[in-house]
Amino acid sequence: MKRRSFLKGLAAVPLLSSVTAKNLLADSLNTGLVKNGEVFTAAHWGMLNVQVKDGKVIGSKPYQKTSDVYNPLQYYTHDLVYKSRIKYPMVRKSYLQNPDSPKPELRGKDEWVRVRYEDAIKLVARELKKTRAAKGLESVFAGSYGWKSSGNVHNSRILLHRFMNLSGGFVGSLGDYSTGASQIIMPHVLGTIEVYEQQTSWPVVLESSEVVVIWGANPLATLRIAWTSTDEQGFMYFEKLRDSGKKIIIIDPLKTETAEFFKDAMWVTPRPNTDTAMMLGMAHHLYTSGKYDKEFMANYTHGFEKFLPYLLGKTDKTPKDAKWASKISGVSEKMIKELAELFFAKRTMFMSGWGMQRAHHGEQPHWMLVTLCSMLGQIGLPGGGFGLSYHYSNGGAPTCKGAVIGGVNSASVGKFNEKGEFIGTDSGEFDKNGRFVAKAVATAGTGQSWLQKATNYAFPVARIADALLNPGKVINHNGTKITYPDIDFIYWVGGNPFVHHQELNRLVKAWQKPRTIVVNEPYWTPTAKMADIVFPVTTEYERNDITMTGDYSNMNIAPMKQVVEKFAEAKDDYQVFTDLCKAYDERLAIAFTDNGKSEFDWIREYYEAALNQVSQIPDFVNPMKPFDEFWSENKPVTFSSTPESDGWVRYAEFREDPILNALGTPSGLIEIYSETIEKMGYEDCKPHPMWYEPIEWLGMKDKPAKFHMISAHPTDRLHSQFSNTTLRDKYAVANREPIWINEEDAKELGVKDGDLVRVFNKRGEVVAGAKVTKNILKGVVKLAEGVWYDPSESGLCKNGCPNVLTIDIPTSQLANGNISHTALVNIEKFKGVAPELSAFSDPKMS
Ligand SMILES: Nc1nc2c(c(=O)[nH]1)N[C@H]1C(S)=C(S)[C@@H](COP(=O)(O)OP(=O)(O)OC[C@H]3O[C@@H](n4cnc5c(=O)[nH]c(N)nc54)[C@H](O)[C@@H]3O)O[C@H]1N2
Ligand SMILES: Nc1nc2c(c(=O)[nH]1)N[C@H]1C(S)=C(S)[C@@H](COP(=O)(O)OP(=O)(O)OC[C@H]3O[C@@H](n4cnc5c(=O)[nH]c(N)nc54)[C@H](O)[C@@H]3O)O[C@H]1N2
Ligand SMILES: [Mo]
Repeated sequence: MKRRSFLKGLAAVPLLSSVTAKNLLADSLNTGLVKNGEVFTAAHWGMLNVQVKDGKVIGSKPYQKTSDVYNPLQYYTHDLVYKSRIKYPMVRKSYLQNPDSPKPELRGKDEWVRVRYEDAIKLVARELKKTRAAKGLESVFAGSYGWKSSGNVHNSRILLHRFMNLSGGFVGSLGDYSTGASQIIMPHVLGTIEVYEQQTSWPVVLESSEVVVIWGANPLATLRIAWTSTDEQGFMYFEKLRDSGKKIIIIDPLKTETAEFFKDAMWVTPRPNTDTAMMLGMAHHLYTSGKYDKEFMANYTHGFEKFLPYLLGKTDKTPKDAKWASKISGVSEKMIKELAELFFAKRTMFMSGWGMQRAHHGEQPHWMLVTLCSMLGQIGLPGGGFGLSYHYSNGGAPTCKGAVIGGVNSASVGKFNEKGEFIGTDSGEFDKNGRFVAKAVATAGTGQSWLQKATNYAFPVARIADALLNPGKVINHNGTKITYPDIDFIYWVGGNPFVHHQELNRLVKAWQKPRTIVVNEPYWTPTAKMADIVFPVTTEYERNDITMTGDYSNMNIAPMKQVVEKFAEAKDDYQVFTDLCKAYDERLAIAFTDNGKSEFDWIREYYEAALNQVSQIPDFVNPMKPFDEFWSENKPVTFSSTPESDGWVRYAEFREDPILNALGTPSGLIEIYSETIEKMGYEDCKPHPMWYEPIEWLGMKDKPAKFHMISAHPTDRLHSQFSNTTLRDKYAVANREPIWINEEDAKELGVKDGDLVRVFNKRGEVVAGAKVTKNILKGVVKLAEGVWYDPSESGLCKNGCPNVLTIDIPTSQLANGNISHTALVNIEKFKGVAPELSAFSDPKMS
């Protein structure tokens, strides 16, 4: 019955008319490509309808409208499919000539040679085996950090890990660039990582908060994307917040898109990296005026009395009063006091971004924010307290009742017999029919999966250059010692280290250390250009997949139907790794593909597991159809929130009963003082929140340069993605990355809007296009991250990549996070002829 009505339904849908009837009848699973019409898919930037004409992408637009906020990222699919693509497998000339002595100093400068795909596979397998045999698995680095595209099957990073594990093991990385400091400090303070967790639900905020503080966050930009795919609920709620007339306070050296959106908001501009001092000033004022919640401090926090001597200046003769805080932060004493009193008097929700923890001593601001919020006594009350993810992946959009789609997993390390044959893993072996039987189950597709410890040799992700340069060096990390491995082989997929890492000239040197570097990429990114062997891979529009939308809401299951044929010789990462497995041992490929599964076998398996999950929920109106219907319909499945999730308040249970619902900290309470951290004995991260002078900042003595550079996340890109689209024409200044300069500063520099400027410090130099504006604190400049690094012969970045200028040291020995928002730079008008841009052109071919 169901199947018949399904087929009948299909006949009535004109969009599918281009799919042949034969196709539909022969197999109810519609896998054919639409040559003319519209295809539904999903990306980090939301659910999309992609228009196809004669088998080519001609446009795309959002599938749904949840708000009036325009998200340009949804309209550039054409360029993403056709611009700056790598056409063929390529090998760097010197590497091809002699892989044992490949002249690593020529990376990024050498010519490239086109090779047959089969030969590239053989070459990589052979050199990987050679490296492992000579130097052990710890010489192979496949941490491979980055924002690879959405999709639970074609998850390039996990596929790489799966291949690397099965074929013998690898070195991975710990943590991420996003929240390197916070995700390590928060568990000591609150017993949980906080940054990737559900927030007090938006309906509660709209109902109960009186004041909303957006502290170092730019949600109107950062909510354009999500880790799985955005559910687009965040913009809708921020619109409701704006229309509610509640008091909004934005604390940011930049007047961001968010500040423009909240026209009536108050804009408070601390000097970059001084927020901890500003919060200490508030805490001091609250304490000395008795306007703090003594009961909350007594019942829910640990160690306030050990923090007080520091706050009051008993330990160092420096009371952290508003006057002191004002001198450091540049925010007036009066403002610091008034804000503190307002927060105490009104139900206040602090929505904090992550920019201020991507800074030297980045552990401190969120620790101090939690301390301040504890004193205000509103944690666990409706609409009060703090949230560290309202700006990211639609935190606060109520969680839906339904199922979550699983994803491919990274398997376990392979075992080999004396003959070198693959015989299985600790969690999987072959049965007598030669089938591989794995015990591991699919992992859920939500959250940032790279938080897991990839291998025993893993080191903090942002220490990559340090590790390459200093094999054998021992570092401290969150109470442990880590020894850097001696890396000789790097395999990177789905990430762009030559855009995302700090102090790129240091990475350029470090990158010369390994003998072999392999990259899978759709595009000629700077990272692809700096490799030895490059596999061109498909974009998400050239393969079938499936994803959830809404990292916290789990709102939709979205089919990601292939939109067009694979570009040139591009292969799926899944194909590349299957073939690499085969080059090792046929049985390795059997294990890798779980006995020969195609992309559709995986998609169907994940979908049906979810369907099975929902059919067991009692009294549930199930929106999921059988797989074949779901796939042929090419539409998302949408789940709904519940009254409980709509009314959910973070830490309400803890507040209700701190003993029964104790936090996961040693004391079970909010730790303002941590004995665990005390035992580590780190000079750069002591047992309670403190103000430390960053290595570079505006208030320092003998400043090495004049301006503080903030390399915020780009509004019109996802990091470096979309750099190669015509969207760039809309924001580029003189064909370079724009740098925001305060109008008074520009006047002093003799720089006009639209001028080319040279931005430099002792670490390097870049050319950028001046955007002169009122919307930035004097003394501060903004050069967004995610710029394709494009070095000239002399090392000057012609495209304006801020990471040429940032500093490659850790936040502290506790978290080892990156400090990209801590850097001083100089600026001058660019003299002479501007060097021609080569970022988006192909490299030299032989
Ligand atoms: N100065 C400064 N630097 C920063 C930051 C900052 O604030 N300031 N922020 C940091 C943060 S938080 C982050 S998360 C990082 C982001 O750094 P990355 O995540 O490395 O940046 P992306 O540009 O998103 O890189 C993703 C790459 O994967 C490729 N890709 C997409 N899909 C696929 C696929 O299916 N297969 C393969 N093989 N490749 C694919 C894309 O083409 C792109 O080149 O940057 C960090 N760097
Ligand atoms: N459109 C778009 N959205 C994205 C991304 C993207 O590349 N493009 N990237 C995604 C990823 S991976 C991540 S990790 C998140 C990043 O989210 P965030 O880390 O929150 O983003 P940032 O832009 O680095 O910083 C947010 C704000 O903090 C401000 N800020 C910087 N330093 C300070 C400081 O010392 N004090 C104060 N008060 N403010 C400061 C910046 O001016 C900026 O407006 O965004 C995600 N969303
Ligand atoms: Mo990030």
